[in-house]
Amino acid sequence: MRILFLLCAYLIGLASGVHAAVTFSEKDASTLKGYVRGTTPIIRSGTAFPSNPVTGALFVVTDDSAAGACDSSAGSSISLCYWDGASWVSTVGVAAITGWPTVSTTKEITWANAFANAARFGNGTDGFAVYNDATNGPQFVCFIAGVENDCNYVRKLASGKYAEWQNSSGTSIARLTASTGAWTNFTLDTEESGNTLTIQEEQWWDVAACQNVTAQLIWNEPTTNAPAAACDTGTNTQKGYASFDATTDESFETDWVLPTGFTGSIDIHFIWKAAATSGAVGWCAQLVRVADGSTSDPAYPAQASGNCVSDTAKGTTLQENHATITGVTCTSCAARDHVYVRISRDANGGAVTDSMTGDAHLMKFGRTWRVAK
Ligand SMILES: [Ca+2]
Ligand SMILES: [Ca+2]
Ligand SMILES: [Ca+2]
Repeated sequence: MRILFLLCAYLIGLASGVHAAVTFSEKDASTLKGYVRGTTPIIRSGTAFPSNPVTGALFVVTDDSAAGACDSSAGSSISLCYWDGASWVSTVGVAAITGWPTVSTTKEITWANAFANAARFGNGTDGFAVYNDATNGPQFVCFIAGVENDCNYVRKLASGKYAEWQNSSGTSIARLTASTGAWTNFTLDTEESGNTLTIQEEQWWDVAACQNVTAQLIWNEPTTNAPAAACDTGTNTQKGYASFDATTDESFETDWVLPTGFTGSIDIHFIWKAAATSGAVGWCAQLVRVADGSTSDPAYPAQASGNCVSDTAKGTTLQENHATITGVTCTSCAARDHVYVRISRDANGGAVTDSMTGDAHLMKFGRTWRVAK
């Protein structure tokens, strides 16, 4: 600091022609002359950093291990270094990140030891970074606008190609084939720790059965207002259906046990037909749970938009017609609940539109639920 003060005082004196009131020692005068004549460098250099530097001091180290290393470790690189109050650091950014590649004969980059120091390939904004992570090992990651892994990892397989993992013996343990999209050589054990496979399970049931031309409803009939079972005897086929009245709500009942792994979503399906060719029919599935420890005579929920669907009649008489209640109401239902089920027609239109005249013949009903295995 003193040399800067002396230099400033000397130059001010030269410029103004007025001698500043500064006392020069013989050493000060000699040093000052050296700077002015250019024989003494303003920033010193050498193979040993100055001791007790002040924060902000600059020094050119001439024996760095690599340019910018600021380690003065008997190398041959030259770096301009800055004392930050604790250590000497490069003036050109993060220490040791200075070049590509290093002088190693194997051309190996040795400084990519974190994402911040990764070797990057891209357009200057987005791309891939290669580095070794202290915890996770070698990494090859995308970066978007400098943010690691801020991308979708998409790999396109050309026709006839596949992606594959192999075990240490070179045996395929998982292959994804481009042409089929199929995984092969692949094991997923749902009993292994942390593995879950959620699947849809779909089942369908007849509603009525015929013995010759005598029909019987398969399910539990209520004491009043059950649909009439009838045989649908065709030229080729024999089957039964349940005929639901057009104005009076009719129903039958059954019950299920929600399976282990039940995920909470049930769809109910109907296949029906009618002589009429216009209007709509309201089909309902009223579900109520009975948990362990509850009595087995629960009250069904009322027909409502959450457990009924209004399905328009086909324009051609007696064509089969499909309808579905997606996500039927099943309040608080959980795996292993005993669930009572009431299948009905909202004939009086109290919940949804039921405008078709004449009977609606229910041939099948079905159920889809989701189970985590
Ligand atoms: Ca339909
Ligand atoms: Ca009703
Ligand atoms: Ca009606």
